[in-house]
Amino acid sequence: MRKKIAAANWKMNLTIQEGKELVNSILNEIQSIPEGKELIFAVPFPYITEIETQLKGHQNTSVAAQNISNLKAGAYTGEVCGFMLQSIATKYVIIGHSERRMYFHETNEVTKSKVDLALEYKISPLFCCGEPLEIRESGSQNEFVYKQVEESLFHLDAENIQKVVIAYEPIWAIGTGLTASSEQAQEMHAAIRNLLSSKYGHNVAENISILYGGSVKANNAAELFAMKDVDGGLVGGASLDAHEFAAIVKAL
Ligand code: G2H
Repeated sequence: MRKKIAAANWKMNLTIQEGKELVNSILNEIQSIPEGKELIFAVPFPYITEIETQLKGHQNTSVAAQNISNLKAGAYTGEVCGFMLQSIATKYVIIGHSERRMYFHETNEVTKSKVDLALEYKISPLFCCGEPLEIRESGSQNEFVYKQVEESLFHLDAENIQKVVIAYEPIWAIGTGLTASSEQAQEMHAAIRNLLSSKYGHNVAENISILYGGSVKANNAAELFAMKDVDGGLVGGASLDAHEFAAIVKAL
């Protein structure tokens, strides 16, 4: 059975003090996360260890990095690579977020290398895909997303693909207040699952969690998460407010 996941993506926000206070308030509100569900905090690199320590003893919670280098090791000033993240027990890493594709020019080829390096160091990729507005308007969103998934993930074998969590994040819905309707989300999630099924078979495809991201809020989470192929959310803005995010987690 695939997991239901609520993942907070703090992006480049919060001091460590604010972050710890936020985590504390969220944990107080939700109390516990049942088996089969997981709460993930994708935090800035310098906060990973402290937030991991804070989560100790809280079942089914974990920390994600927001990025990983596509280079293995060596003289690359400022980069943070797989073995470093592994050495601080990072369980997940976000790869291919549209902000990184857009502002840091990450191609499908680069995200493919990142996926491989994450898996080499036993870190599960939270792999993001999603189309821009003009592609949605032209009606070719499925082909666009298929290409992202195929070019960065389809070289993996059946064992490794099941270590990946996919997040579908339509770019036109990120931080804009626009959300894909639950039907639009379901349609794309089912299409991604069918694509996975055509390559890896039904059982493997059924094991892979596919999250929705893009202006998930307390008032739309329950409807989105009720969709058959929507296995939770990757949440940006709304994850910075304890009460709002706790409500999203409860909607899982
Ligand atoms: C999409 C999402 C989190 P937001 O980027 O990854 O952010 O919820 O603010 O749209």
